[in-house]
Amino acid sequence: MNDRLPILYSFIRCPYAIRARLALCCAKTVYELREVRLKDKPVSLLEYSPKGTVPVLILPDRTVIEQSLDIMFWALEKNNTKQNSQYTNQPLLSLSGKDKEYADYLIKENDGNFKYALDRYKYPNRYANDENQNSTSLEWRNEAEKFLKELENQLNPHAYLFGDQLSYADLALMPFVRQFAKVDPEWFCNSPYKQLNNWLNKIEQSDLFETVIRKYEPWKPECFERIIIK
Ligand SMILES: N[C@@H](CCC(=O)N[C@@H](CS)C(=O)NCC(=O)O)C(=O)O
Repeated sequence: MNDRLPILYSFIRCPYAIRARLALCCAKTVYELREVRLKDKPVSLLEYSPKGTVPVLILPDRTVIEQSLDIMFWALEKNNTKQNSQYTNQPLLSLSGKDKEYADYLIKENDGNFKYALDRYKYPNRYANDENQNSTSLEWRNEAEKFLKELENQLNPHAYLFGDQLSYADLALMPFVRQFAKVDPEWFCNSPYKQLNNWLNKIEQSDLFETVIRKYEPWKPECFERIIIK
């Protein structure tokens, strides 16, 4: 029976993979997890998805979903009626109209300008030779703060981005804000972004997040024991 489960190639700390695992967990999708070392990717992952990034979800009919947002939408649309409760106390808020438009804009901004600045804030040496080599890590932090301000405004006065219920936008964005916060936790904690701090802490301390951030050994094709996430 397990042969018919979706398979997720994932990496524990990858924010794209975390957003996919959050959605799969919220949608109560049962799947096989294959934890990947990015420096030693399994051949089967590259066969399914030659672009070589995670997350990648393989459906039982061998359809390959190789973008984190598509994995989220697949999970949440397919299992909308089952969503709950066990982790979030209530179903995910479903967004429409202007809210949906704004959520999609925030996700696009996150995956574009914010991620670009975040990478350079976090790994200044890695990007020393790129076209913006004159900018320092702190300048990139300032750049990234534009997005944080937007999130802070949007959160005010709610617990989550679109009210008092989690939505897919919270799940999609949280792993990236978490990554930003972890570069300099003290700075983030003392920053003016109080609502954002509360939001991040609330999600990070939830059973939902605790479930998706559990550590597993890297998957090996020769190992018969599979990790089934329920
Ligand atoms: N657009 C992709 C981006 C995924 C991505 O860039 N993942 C990184 C890990 S966080 C990766 O796999 N990088 C390949 C590597 O480092 O070799 C998505 O949304 O799934």
